[in-house]
Amino acid sequence: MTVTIDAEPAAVSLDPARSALLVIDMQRDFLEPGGFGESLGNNVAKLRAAIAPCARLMQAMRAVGVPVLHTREGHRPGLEDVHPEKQARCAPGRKIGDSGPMGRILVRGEAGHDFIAELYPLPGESVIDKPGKGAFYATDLDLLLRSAGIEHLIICGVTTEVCVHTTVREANDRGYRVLVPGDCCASYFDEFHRVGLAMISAQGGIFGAVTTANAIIDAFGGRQNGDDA
Ligand code: TIU
Repeated sequence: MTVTIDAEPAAVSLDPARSALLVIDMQRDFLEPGGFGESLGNNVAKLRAAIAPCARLMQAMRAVGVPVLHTREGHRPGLEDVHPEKQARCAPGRKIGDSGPMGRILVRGEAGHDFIAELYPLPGESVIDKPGKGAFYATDLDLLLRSAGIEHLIICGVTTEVCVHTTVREANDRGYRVLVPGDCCASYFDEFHRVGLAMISAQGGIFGAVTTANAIIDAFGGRQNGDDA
């Protein structure tokens, strides 16, 4: 059985039994003041637009039994897994591991590294800790997905042009069918968000296809009259 979802550049068929929702880095460090995102000079409030659509999509996927996996970008407390190049691109005094209002910046176990309360994983959902931008780099994500027979990935989260894009490209190269609900992604830069999504669906869908939360929810039969538009 497959469901067909309206998307750009063309409708996409997903098999719910072989599908998963992968939510990228919806962490306090990126979405709340005082974390890594703000340390890089960004207005973190811009990312909040993705929260409500993401929450609705997560809820709908759970309701139909599609697994929801969550990634977190972050590092070991001893910083053994931070290479000098990544540190070199941080602001002086606000590098990975430095102390901030939400604990040590981008370090596992600190308050800022945690998921935002609105999109917290349910017990039993897979959490993938990743040291890089892509969710496949130096993680066991591919093993988890292949072991579960997952071939179709719905990928969303933050930021559109950085960790979402890197992960979409990695997934595409590994043979996964990729669908991105654009309203469940966000960037600190409006233009990068728009162009990032356009880059996915351009050239006949060079990395995947782009849709919306509601299009996915409708196709899976999860939206009732009276739900959010
Ligand atoms: N800076 C930025 O836009 N993003 C990141 O550093 N990581 C993620 O996108 N998660």
